[in-house]
Amino acid sequence: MMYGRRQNLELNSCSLYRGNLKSSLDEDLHSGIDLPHSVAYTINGEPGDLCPCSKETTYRWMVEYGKTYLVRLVNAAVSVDLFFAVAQHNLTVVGTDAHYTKPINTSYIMISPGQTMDILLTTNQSLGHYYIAARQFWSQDAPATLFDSVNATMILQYKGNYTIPSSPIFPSNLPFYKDLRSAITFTNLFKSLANKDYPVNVPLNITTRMFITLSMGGIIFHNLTSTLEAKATSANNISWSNPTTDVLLAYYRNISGVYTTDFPDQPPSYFNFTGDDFPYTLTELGTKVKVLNYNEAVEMVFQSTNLVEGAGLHPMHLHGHSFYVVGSGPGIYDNVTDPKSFNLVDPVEVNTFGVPKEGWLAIRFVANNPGVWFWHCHLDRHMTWGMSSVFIVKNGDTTETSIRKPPPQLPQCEASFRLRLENIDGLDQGKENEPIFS
Ligand SMILES: [Cu+2]
Repeated sequence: MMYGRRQNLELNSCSLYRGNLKSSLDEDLHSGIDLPHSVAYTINGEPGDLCPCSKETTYRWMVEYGKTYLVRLVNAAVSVDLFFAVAQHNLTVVGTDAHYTKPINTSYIMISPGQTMDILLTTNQSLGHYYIAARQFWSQDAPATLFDSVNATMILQYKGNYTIPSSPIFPSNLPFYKDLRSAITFTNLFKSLANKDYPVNVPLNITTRMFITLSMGGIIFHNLTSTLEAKATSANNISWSNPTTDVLLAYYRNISGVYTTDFPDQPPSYFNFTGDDFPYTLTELGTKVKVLNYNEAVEMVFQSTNLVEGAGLHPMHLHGHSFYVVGSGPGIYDNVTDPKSFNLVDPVEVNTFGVPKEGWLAIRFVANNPGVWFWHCHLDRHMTWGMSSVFIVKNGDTTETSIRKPPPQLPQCEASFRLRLENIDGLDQGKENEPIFS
């Protein structure tokens, strides 16, 4: 497909917070409550016309009639999935996370934090002004009043002589905040281009299988005089705890006591993950990593649970490796029947992809990038509460397949922040958090 290269558009969707975000974040972590919500989303730095403060400076994109433009979109709104649409214009997604996809023709998209998409847009409508708009897709059950429901807008503006409309047209096809069906319908459309020039190399002989539950929950901290239950999230019921020495240096220099290598391949128990009976609601704090041999063929199946009625979409992100999305579905993963429906022919290759609310996602990759790699839910509030862990990928047999030395200019500084749960001064002395499963 041919498209104009000169006036393409880079769109960066972000979140705007009121006040000092760092101090309110610290405060909320300290008291164990919900983390701050943004007051607006922005497109290329501007919330747009619907926020009075932005009316004069709304981001405008001038286009010529009859061209096809490439729009490169990134969701940098750290803690929210976003719906996105252009009034009266269709979109064609042709790539995601720097991998070509089979073209997806659609009237809207849903993009998770950290995801990137390459989208073609043809300017074939009447000369005029059209809103490009984004609003949050909220997959959890909390009412809409509890999150930032401000719509971010920018204006697509045709060049030429015509009567300027009093207001641009708003996209009628932008799904509403809780439209789970639209989110899932769109997400299920992704497939790799998978042709001779861009082949698919999905691993077929899996050597490591992991089944990982993703849950909301709580964690208890004690000191001599008080007990606090703080909000937490978990993977296999472990809430990741950032160590003060980083895992990469500890691994490289063989420093003990920083992390353990017992991140579990499965949850502590199997239950009706998507039901309403909660066998446990508390998680365990840990710095547990999973060690992979070089070239290990890994399959991870993520199961979104409804613990504490917190079911939601979790955009899972892997550092250091792209992965293939080989399967996804509603409900509880069945390890006998579900693998039969895996797409091993043209699965999309990405580095972030959503685990559906009360559903599962199966991914595969080859661990061929030696080093220490964080993986986590890309909703920052979930990551901050512990829905994350680390892979250590061991060296191969050659220098080329081995981790490089730290650069000589590596700063010798302390960790720049105290993290997450350890931030709760005075309540975590001596690691008094109770192990729930021992
Ligand atoms: Cu999440």
